[in-house]
Amino acid sequence: MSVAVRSLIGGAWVTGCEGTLTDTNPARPDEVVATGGRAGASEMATGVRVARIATSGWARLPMSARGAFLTRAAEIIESNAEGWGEELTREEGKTLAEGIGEVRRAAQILRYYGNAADRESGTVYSSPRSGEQILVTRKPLGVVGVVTPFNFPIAIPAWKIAPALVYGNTVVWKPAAAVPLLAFRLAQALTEAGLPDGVLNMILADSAAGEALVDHPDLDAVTFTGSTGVGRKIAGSAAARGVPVQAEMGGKNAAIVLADADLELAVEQVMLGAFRSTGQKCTATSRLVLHESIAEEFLARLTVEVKELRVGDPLDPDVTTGPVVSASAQKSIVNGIDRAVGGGARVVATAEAPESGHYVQPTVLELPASTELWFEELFGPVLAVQRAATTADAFRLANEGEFGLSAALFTQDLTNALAGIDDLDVGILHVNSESAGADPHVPFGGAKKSGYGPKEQGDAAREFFTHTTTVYLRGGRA
Ligand code: UN1
Repeated sequence: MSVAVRSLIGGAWVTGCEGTLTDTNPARPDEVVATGGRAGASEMATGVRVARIATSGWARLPMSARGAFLTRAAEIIESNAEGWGEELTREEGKTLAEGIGEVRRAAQILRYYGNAADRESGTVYSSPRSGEQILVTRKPLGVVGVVTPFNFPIAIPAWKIAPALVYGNTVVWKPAAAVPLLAFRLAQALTEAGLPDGVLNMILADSAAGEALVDHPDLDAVTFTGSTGVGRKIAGSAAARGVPVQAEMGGKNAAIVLADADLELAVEQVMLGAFRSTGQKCTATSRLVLHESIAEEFLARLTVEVKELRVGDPLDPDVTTGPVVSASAQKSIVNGIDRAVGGGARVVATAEAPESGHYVQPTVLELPASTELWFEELFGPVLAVQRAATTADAFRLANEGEFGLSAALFTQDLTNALAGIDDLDVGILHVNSESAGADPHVPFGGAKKSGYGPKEQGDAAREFFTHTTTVYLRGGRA
């Protein structure tokens, strides 16, 4: 059942020579999902070189022609959604429904950007001089380095690569080492769609080679999603070379349940936010702030739901919660839980999890103030709770810490909702829905230390992947 995966460089499928790559199933670590060769710094350099050569031909194509490759790839992805969704589940560990859903979402993203030419418009300013117009045109940046995380193996690559390409850039992409198979599938879909050689280069490599990519002097921009530490390093290196960088990093997203919330709705949405994808989303709900008047009832209801989670092989349709991605992720999440409990956290609820496989028991912990777990992102199925005496206190607790990616506010009171919009310091706010989720046509990204550089998706993506030329346009002498 193991698939042979390869890198795509300059239109050729190549096997990296820096050693072997073994992609295993986090639910059954002995099962090999894909194998291939790991590439190194020299392949990254080749990728950048061939991407550079491809820029002028690609940028000269009309935007609608570039978009047509994306819509064709979207059809290929859509028609493979079930098979590739299952592969996604086998290599990443999210449930099959989520795996198939993510593949479909990638198709939707490619379609959205594939049609970007239909929405593209420019700006014309009035000129203070007669016989002149001032207009602003958009141009691609050139060669973009793309570095993507394990947790959305096809959707996040799609939402970076599709706008990069449609706005006329070429790409060198290093996917997360844990999920080479879906990277291979996306590259296959774009290749089958007829994308010209060198426009997209997908290089399967470890993080050292990834560093060689993001530090490469001939990149014109870098876009990254992943951990805060790596993101800051990449941002620093790109800034030192004077190239634009977009880094989506950590989150410690709060659900805030106020005294007037619809509790049934809030419990349902908090469960989805905290435990879907096993909590492995930068937008996952990892903090819960409860108004003290409803805290006991809310926790009682939440406990019932947590006990009903079915943790196990994500290919089993009855399973709600799969494993985490790796043994090291499992270890660091369990350590985080143990440290919090050692520091006085109360275990509110847990669900059973299988012994073998990289499983972590979904866990809800009520924390004393200022516990490390209130601030540190564990990236797993762990929900930390604190109580607040007032609405203002609830917003203050939610705003604690360095992150500000998303939040979910549960209230039936318009005044409280409006106060939350003003006072919650986040890039994405859901009022009465879970903290995760992102539509392709609207900006995505965080406040505070969650993000660096322009946001992603929608018009924000166009802003990042193009630069403008302001043209003072006159005819000849009148
Ligand atoms: C979502 O909330 O559905 O890495 C998408 C992440 C985010 C994407 C979240 N960049 O989890």
